[in-house]
Amino acid sequence: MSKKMVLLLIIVLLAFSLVACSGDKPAATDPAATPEPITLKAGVVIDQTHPYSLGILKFGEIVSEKTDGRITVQLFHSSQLGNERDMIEGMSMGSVDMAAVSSAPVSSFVPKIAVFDLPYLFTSREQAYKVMDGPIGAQFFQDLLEDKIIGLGWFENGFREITNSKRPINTPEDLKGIKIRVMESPVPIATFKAVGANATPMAWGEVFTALQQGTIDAQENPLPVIYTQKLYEVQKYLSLTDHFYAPALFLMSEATYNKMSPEDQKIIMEAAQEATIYERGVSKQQAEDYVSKCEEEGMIVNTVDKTLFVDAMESVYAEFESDLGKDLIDAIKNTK
Ligand code: EAX
Repeated sequence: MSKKMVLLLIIVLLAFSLVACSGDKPAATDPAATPEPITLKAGVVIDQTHPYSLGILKFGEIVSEKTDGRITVQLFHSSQLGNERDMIEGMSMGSVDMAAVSSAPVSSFVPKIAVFDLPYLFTSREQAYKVMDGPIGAQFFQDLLEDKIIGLGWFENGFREITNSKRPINTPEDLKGIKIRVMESPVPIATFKAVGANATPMAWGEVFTALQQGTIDAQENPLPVIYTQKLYEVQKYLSLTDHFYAPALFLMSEATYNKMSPEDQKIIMEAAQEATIYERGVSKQQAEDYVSKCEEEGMIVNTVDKTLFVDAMESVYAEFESDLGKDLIDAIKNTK
């Protein structure tokens, strides 16, 4: 080996020994190193004024405050990250960090969650919150772990009402022949078929245009969706049937969650709990405020005798009892 090579080797060895002794460990191995900033991307299919978005923004505020701005949340509203099924799939695969979605499309991944779509299963928010926050809600979050999705909280979508462009819906007979968009889940499809409507499953992102073009006559959603998504521009009649109470799920990809430290995971869970309570409050308030606002925008609003719809939709329970489980249905019905 030439003298020059020997000299070069000595210099390299000296350099390594200096670093090793200096105590200045490279940042990557120093456990006390400042944790990296994190930006969580969260998707919803409705716009930034809807309770889902407001709940996620509240979550982001809390997390950012607890981490001095190190963890931030970026909201992608109006289906920017895809429709609800796309986002659920994305969280399962790790390509989407977070989303708030209605429970119905989750039934493609956790079939029994379709139980929440049964008509008039829930008669009050108190009953719904007890179910979501109790063992039944916990079990569905446990089931979602199979799909690598973590349940952060049970948001509220709310009591669903019918809007249409043809006529007031006063009785179930008024639904006969109405082409109504429903969520992509077997129970809502069967429910509206049971009363003679032409039930058309469709992702939310396509609904406004379909109503505008007249390819469908009707849709059903809670008032916060109806008003914040401006359905009064394409629907004349609003009938307050309360036929479904739809929970929503605030979810995170397990892949995203597992990248975090235990301390950050604790912050995420605590912030999600606070944001869930906030979102439910906003959803309830908007539902109360938006009937009159829809009327101000020209919608013709009617109430109904719900017992007529309960009786007309009752057959759906027998149709799905074996799939969903009588015990599960009874447990929810008996929660007061
Ligand atoms: O989750 O698809 C629906 O009708 C849902 O209620 C809406 O997208 C909010």
